[in-house]
Amino acid sequence: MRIVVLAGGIGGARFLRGLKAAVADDAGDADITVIGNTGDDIHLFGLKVCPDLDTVMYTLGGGIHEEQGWGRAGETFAVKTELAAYGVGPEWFGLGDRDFATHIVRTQMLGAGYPLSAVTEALCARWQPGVRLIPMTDDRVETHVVVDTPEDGRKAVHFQEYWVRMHASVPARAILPVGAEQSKPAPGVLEAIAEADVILFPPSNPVVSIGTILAVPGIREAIAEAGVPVVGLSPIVGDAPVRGMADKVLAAVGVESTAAAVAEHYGSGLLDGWLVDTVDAGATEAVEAAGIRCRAVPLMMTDVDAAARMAREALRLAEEVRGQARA
Ligand code: FO1
Repeated sequence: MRIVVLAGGIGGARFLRGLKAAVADDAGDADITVIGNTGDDIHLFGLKVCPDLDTVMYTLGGGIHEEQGWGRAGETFAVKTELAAYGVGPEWFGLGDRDFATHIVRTQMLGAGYPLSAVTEALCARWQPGVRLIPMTDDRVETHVVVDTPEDGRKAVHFQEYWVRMHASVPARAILPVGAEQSKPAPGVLEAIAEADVILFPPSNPVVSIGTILAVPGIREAIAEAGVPVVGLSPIVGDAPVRGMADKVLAAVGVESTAAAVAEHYGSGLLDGWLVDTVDAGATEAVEAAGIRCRAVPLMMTDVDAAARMAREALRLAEEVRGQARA
């Protein structure tokens, strides 16, 4: 079975770990292609940092800092300390020594002319994530957030500054995937979608992760026309994001922070099925009314087994909707 997953950072990576476990137990003949969000990318100290690609690569490759869900396990910060000693910032983005090596290799290969997709493949050769990880595009896309700040009034800041330095503490007025309009899907992205047997939207941030991937011209259309089940899992449980601050960016795009609202935001033109947590069982009626098959199952990824159960439920729902006339 060919499975395509649109993934952002922590939630997407943890779901993928469960999906790998689920298909390894069951079919064994499944292959997983991950289309990774690159809108979170940031250039620091002359290096290109790809947080969401690295979180997937480290999580599935066994190098992730488990509690954080980003960065390397057993990290040290000698380089960061030395940079600060030179007064070279920003200090608010915690890059560790081991993580720096990834960004040095990536930047060196980009400088030699390799596209990001080839660089990602090379980095994954070391980590062996057990999935094919393709960036959504080889072109530069960086999400910026328009915020109102007391000291500077309205301005656009890089997503990482909004997320990490500001802790999403000020209202986001708009989310801008800068460069998305001019970008094109990376090699292999449209092919993977066209050849998929099922497409999954894991519980990643619907705006800045999956939304950004869908903003790359051609990807949304390819998914809508793929003619195979598209099933998503709600990142919102009990009217609040399970982790992160998805509610802040959902508000920026006028979407309520509820499991049903997120499904409707994606729309029945894209989604065939939607999993909500059991606490949101009351939402299934509204989602079904929107033309999307909906099931309530436990969605807390407390460990790999829980994530594997969720993945099995998503694949089961996909089979349920398969063959249903496409809306
Ligand atoms: N998130 C934080 O909250 N604080 C950090 O200092 C931080 C550093 C960092 C370094 C490398 C990296 O790949 C990710 C990092 N993140 C940090 C997480 C990052 O902001 C998020 O993983 C994504 O951008 C959102 O999914």
